[in-house]
Parts: sequence; C-alpha cells; structure tokens
Amino acid sequence: MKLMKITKIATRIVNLSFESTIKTAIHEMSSVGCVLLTIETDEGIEGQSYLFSLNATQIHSFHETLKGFEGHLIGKDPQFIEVIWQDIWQAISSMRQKDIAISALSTIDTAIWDIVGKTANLPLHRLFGACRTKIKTYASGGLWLSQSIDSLLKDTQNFLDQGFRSMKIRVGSTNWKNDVERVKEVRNAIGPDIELMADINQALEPKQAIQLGKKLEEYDLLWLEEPVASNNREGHAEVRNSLSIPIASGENEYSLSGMREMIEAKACDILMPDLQRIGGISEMRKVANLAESHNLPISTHIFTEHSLSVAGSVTNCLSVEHMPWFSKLFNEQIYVINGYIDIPERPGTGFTFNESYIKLIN
Ligand code: SMN
Ligand code: MG
Repeated sequence: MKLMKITKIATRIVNLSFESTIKTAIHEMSSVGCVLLTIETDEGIEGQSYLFSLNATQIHSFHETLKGFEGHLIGKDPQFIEVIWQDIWQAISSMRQKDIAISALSTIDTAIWDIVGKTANLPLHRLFGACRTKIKTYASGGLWLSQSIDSLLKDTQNFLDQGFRSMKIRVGSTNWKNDVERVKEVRNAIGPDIELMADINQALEPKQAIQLGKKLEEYDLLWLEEPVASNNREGHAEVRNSLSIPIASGENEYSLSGMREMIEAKACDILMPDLQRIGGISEMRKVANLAESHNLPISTHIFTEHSLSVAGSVTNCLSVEHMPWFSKLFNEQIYVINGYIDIPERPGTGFTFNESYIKLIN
C-alpha cells in the first residue's frame, strides 16, 4: 500500500458577477464570492473544490478560516478522510457559531474526496458504490421573485429549450395573490407534463404559508420549499400537515445533527442538503443514509457539479438542483438531456478549475 501525504493547500478568492440583481423573498443578489481550494499531495495528485457566499458577504472570513485549517492537513494521509474530518470537527466543537468553520470543513472534505477518487482512478460514485448513471435535474437559475411575468415566461421557454423538464419558481412575496398569479402563469405556459416547484425561502409564518399553499394546490407542485424560518421545525410540520403539496427543506441545516432534528420534527417530505453547509461529500452521504432509514428522499441544493457523485451513489436522491452560476469555473461542463444530467465518469469529482477563465476574471 502506497502511503500518501498532503503537502500544501492553495486558496484563491474569485468573484462571479451576475448580469442583473436577482431576488428571492429574503435575498437580493448580484454576485457570488468564491474561495477556490486546491489540496496538493506528495504523489502529485491534487484535489479541488470551492465554497461561496452570496454577494461575497464575509468571504475573507471564509478564506481565513479555510487557510487556518492547513495545520490539520499537512502531512496527513488523505485516505484517512474520516480522521481528518473528525479532527477538524473536534477543533471547532466549542464554537457557538460554526457556520463558517463547517463551510471550510465541507470544502476540505470534498477536495480530499477528489484526491481519493483520483488515486483510485475512479469517479466517486463508482468508488462509493454506484446506483445510477444519470440523475434528474431541475432548472433553478431563473424564475426569480424580482422578474416580471413576461420575463418568467421567457425563462420557462429557455429552460425547455435547454432540455429541462422541471423548474423552480420563487414565491413568498408580501402579496400572496401575486405569487398565485405567477405560479398560474408559469404552469399554464409549461403545461401539465413539466414539473414545477415553488420556494418560499423561509419568508412566511406558518398560517401565511398554509394560506398560500392551499391556493397553490391546484397547480400540481412537486414540492413547496422552506415555507417558514429554517429553525422553525414545528412550523414546518404544521405547514406539512395542512397541505397536500410535499414540503422540501434543509438547505440551511449544518451537519448531520441539523438534518436529524428536521427528521425528528417531521418537518418535511424531502431533505435538501447543501454540500457547503452540511459538511462536504462525507456528511452528505451520511445524511442521505439517515434519510433513507426514515423513508425520506433527498434533493441536493445548488453545488450542481460537486453533488453529482452523491446523487450517483445514494438510491434515495430524487434530483439535483441546476444552478449555472459556477459552471465557468470548470473545464468540464454538464449537459441537460431530456431533464437529466449524466454522472461524470472522470476520476474524483470529475471537475477541475479552468485556470484561463479564473485568470481572466481575477
Ligand atoms: C436559493 C437560495 C440562495 C440563493 C439562491 C437560491 C434557493 C434555492 O433557496 O433553493 O435555490
Ligand atoms: Mg431553496
């Protein structure tokens, strides 16, 4: 058995600007700030991954925190990834606000899995035990709350032209009647055979969410997402029990224990782990297994490219969210064919940084 050691971590901050400012019920976004991570080894094999924050909020804190974990990595064998994960987890255990530290841990975990996959010369879903070669996806880079109805309808056509068979609209505005009108227009435009979801982004109180949800029941939504504040688990359960539309939630949960609390509270029908908040590929797979034991599916949140190895190796993954914001960072592109994305067959995560593009924007 050849032993391997981590020799260096390299980080960069890059900013990706949007063409225009976009809104959900609680966000106003014009860019994403990203920290790109490359972990080097004495075998010459590198692992890569990234984290981001909306509008680059606190991006330097994320960056410093990530760099601060270098001492936990140098000289370590990347194949002992569980030990590395637990060691960093231990180091942050006394912090009250763990969000930035867990994001850094997640990014490290995913980059190390990239090394482990490349070392085995296997795509990660095959290393983990593959269950599929392609996964359903839904269009999420559009249908924002800030758009006019005309603009929503243009998005629906663009999505269909790009090969999507499923899409998500943002709702949760101050006037629920506007939300109903927008969902109605979109449903009419796409017809009954295209899947549609709606995301409230935590904006409503349970009673308001139930009022809106009742009106939306006739539009055949695949799910209603984050109806109330993410930490209001009882509120989630109240909405879930009052509506026939399945409830999806969990993008704001950190680590396995956050998801366990969601499950215990019977807060939702579909769990949506976010690779950066949950703790990387390792923890996302644990979440999927925990969810499976409760007969619950997962659908991954953003991080389209880097969530594919999980989607290809856990049977209870329904779909991955397609968010195009980060695609230019990578040499390898994903394609949507009849609503599905192929799980990459390249070793590791299957995605490498496009250095010439990164140089261009830096
Ligand atoms: C979302 C959250 C944050 C930024 C963009 C979109 C949304 C989603 O909650 O699920 O896509
Ligand atoms: Mg959401």
